[in-house]
Amino acid sequence: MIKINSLIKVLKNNNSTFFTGVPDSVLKELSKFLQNKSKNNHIIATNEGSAISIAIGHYLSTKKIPSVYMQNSGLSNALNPLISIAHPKVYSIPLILIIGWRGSPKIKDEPQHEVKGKITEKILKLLNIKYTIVRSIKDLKKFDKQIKFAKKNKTIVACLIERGTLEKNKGKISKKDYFNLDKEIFFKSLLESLPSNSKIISSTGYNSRELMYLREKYKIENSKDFYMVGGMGHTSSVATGYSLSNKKKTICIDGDGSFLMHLGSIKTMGTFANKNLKYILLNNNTHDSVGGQNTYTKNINLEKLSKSLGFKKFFCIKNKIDLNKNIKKFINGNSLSFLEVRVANSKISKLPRPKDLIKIKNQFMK
Ligand SMILES: Cc1ncc(C[n+]2csc(CCOP(=O)(O)OP(=O)(O)O)c2C)c(N)n1
Repeated sequence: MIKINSLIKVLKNNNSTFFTGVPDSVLKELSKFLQNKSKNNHIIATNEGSAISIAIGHYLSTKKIPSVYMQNSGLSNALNPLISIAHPKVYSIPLILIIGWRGSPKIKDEPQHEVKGKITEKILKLLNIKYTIVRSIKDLKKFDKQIKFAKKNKTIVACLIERGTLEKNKGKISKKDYFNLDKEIFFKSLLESLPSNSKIISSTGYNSRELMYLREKYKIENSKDFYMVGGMGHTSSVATGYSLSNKKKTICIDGDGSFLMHLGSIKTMGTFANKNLKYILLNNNTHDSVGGQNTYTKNINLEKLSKSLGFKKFFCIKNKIDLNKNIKKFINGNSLSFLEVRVANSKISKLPRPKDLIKIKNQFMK
């Protein structure tokens, strides 16, 4: 195990004082540190490619090597600017990558993480990125040397960090509720209001896990779900593709982190989707499932945004009164509609995870 301060010290000693990235539960302690201590030089990006690009911009203006953090699933989002801009054979931009290693061969994880975990080192090798698996102070020393090499030769360097490596620091946990409505109340009401044979496509994070848990708890079997266990940000696109080739009522349930990750696909939905598609944004203004980091969605005028992106109707649910008034109108309305639900962070402890994914897919496709 290592202390977050030991990692930060190595970065600071190499004059890397600017941080950007997309939150990851494995790197929660890093997020906490940055939130408390590095407010002015830390940017939470909406996707990992953007984080790499923000870092490239930082280097261009300061000549200092920036640090970019991400979960290894986001490494694929980062690949385009890493290869086509920062690579030594293109613009040769020095970068430090701090990668949360879900599905590392040593630690049992979910199927989607095991697939990515197994090939994470191979991806780095393919890109010629030197890396260290950081498990101890000794590993940090090796990483320090690699950073010095990267600075001198203007290359990219990475470290891989597994779950449990970063010691919990004492600073207060900064999970904050920005809104009040309990998600359980919303989910129950939604499920009870859906016509039979509707289909739900729900995002990664807590949404899918809560939906699965509550459907079981309340024994509501009128509709079928497709849980996006990975592919963060792509829920809206899967829902668009599904609903266009199908007359069934299709409900897309997205989180705000997921919504922002590939916001452009909401425009595609607004342009091409039909009235059988109903888009729900469960807005808690946080990346709840990976530590409660801010998504900065709170101040977006979603009514103006959704209407300008092509949605015909906008609804907002903030409390039980709105819920009773609007849920059926939204579901049964005759046009492409966007619903924002302002919810509190999840209150359910020990949420289950979807397990038999092929069975879930087959049931959904029936
Ligand atoms: C490409 C990618 N980057 C990062 C992650 C890590 N991750 C999993 S859930 C999540 C937060 C999702 O936020 P939101 O959609 O608001 O849902 P909530 O966590 O609030 O339930 C993140 C960043 C991921 N799974 N995939």
